[in-house]
Amino acid sequence: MITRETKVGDLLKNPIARDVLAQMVQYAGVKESVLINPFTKGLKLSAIPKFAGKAVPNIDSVIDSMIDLFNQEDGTKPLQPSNTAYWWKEAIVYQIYPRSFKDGNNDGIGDLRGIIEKLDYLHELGVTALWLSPIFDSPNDDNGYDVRDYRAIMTEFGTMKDAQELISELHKRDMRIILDIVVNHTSDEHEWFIDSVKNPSGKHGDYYIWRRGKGVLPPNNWNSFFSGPAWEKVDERDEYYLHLFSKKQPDLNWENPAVRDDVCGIIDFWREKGVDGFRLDVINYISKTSLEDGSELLGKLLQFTGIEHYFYGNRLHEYLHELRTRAFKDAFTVGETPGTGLEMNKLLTADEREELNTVFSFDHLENLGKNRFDNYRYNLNHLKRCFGKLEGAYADVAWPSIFVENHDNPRMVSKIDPREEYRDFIAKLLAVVLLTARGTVFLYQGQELGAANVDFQDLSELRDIESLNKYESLTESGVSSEAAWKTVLCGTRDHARTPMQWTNGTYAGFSEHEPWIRVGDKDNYNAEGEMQEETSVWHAYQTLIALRKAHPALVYGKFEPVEANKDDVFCYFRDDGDERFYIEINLCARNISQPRVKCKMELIYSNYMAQGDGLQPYEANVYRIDAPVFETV
Ligand code: ISL
Ligand code: CA
Repeated sequence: MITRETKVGDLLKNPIARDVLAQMVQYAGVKESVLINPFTKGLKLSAIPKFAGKAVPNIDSVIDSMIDLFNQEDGTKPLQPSNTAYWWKEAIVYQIYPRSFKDGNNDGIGDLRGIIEKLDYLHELGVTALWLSPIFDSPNDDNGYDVRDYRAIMTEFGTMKDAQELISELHKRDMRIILDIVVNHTSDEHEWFIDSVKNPSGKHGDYYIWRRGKGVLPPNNWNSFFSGPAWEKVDERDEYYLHLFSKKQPDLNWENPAVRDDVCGIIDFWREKGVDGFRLDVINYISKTSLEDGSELLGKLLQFTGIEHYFYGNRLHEYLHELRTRAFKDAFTVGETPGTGLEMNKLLTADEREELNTVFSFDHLENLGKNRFDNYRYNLNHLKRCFGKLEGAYADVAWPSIFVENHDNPRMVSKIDPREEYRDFIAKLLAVVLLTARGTVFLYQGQELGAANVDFQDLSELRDIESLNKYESLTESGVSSEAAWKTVLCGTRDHARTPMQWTNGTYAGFSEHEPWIRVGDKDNYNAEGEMQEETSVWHAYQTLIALRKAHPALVYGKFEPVEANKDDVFCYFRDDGDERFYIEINLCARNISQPRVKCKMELIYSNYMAQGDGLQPYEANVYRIDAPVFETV
């Protein structure tokens, strides 16, 4: 049991405390090693405010709520290492944002027939599984992440028959399908919600999180991720409902066993249709047993008030274990879990715990102290540190998910270095990092082409509710429209949501009709052109995917970093006892020298035509090692 009298040294035995302390020192801008120096280890929790007070004002107020969080996991047994082979560990998953991938019927909106048309393209690239962002019936307030009917296909995307054809065409090609299930919330147009509003004492009355307001104020001070308070008043019930995302995305009440039964029913329904796996939207947010006010201090640090009450809720593990045993069974699961730390993730995914197979951790997407809406150049040393942690000891007990792009983030090449002359090199460097990593690889549509951010001109070109709300709330709070636009432009999720560029023709070959969102900027990075050009980003992906598939060492092998503390280089071995590879990457735009590794090596991939003495800007090389013995000099 952790109390205010517990010493930091003992606190570190608790997995959640380890994660939270690590996050706190990072925010405070101090090195993590501060936690293990003898002085800090001897500090009692109650003494922390005295020492951390300057860096983290008001920390005292946070300590009590943290103690409750830590005690959830006090006394958990150490987890067993596991290296069992599963198809999903070897998978090269390709994420499709269906609205923007390919328009099969030329109405300007991507659809299932469009995806079916492109299966041979994906097969040729070498991907082995598709993850489709939600394809269910939805009013599209958040492009399908607001589901109206989990058992029907969105009309614009096609029919159930198309979905079944897609599943069987994938299976014919020995490819798997992963659906995106959004069950933290539904659409406010879902029949459960409509009934919940009308019949508070009926079957669905308690399907959502309803509370009385505090006078004229909402039930608590939590914020929505899409700006404004997380509560909306409904006069009919004279109550507020909780919505962590938009007003049209009410949060389900997982405390109600009938909600969990219904979720299991939905999963069964899709399992029976042959779906192989599920990506679970914000799945770590489902357990909300405390609706107390969020700490103002944490709210400022994390940008959203209230998160500490639900990002790792009391009954999260229980619910996930229930879903696994009742519904998922052997279907693959990847949880989207914003904000959880590595120790929590181990508890969510270790084989023996029977919860999820793997989770997306987001720590690597932004440099420390930065967020998606900050305008800055991403430093790749951070990626190296984060992936180094994931692929090392962490992966011995929990299997990582490896990705750098998805539908919620701007393009990584632009973030690292927007200079056109480096675009190819960086895109290929990322391909090397991903495809030689110890974890399941997730690629996002267009990444295989080296897609870059879009030069949006004004708000009228954006579609995303997050961007539109953010702009409005910034300008309402007094920020000039110019500054608000700059902020939104920098982080808008629409950068990744413009149509896939198939050709350099009209509408990039996506459709013959004007698309629902404008096409990205015209450049030479399109599928048709790149498939013909041997040195293209596309070919780099194809080559590296084939390499990974041919060599299990690149999937399961141990990850052994070389000179991990040296900045600007990322060098490591992958070794499964049968085969050994060496990867050598320059993380910056300067020529640099690399660690000298003394062993016989054969270069099997490089993003440069010719090697020099040191490493050229963003150079990335993969070597096979013949002699099993090596030493670094
Ligand atoms: O908004 C965030 C904080 O900036 C994110 O961490 C957020 O929690 C995360 O992006 C959740 O994303 C998922 O759920 C959303 C949906 O809009 C996204 O597209 C989806 O990936 C709501 O369903
Ligand atoms: Ca269409």
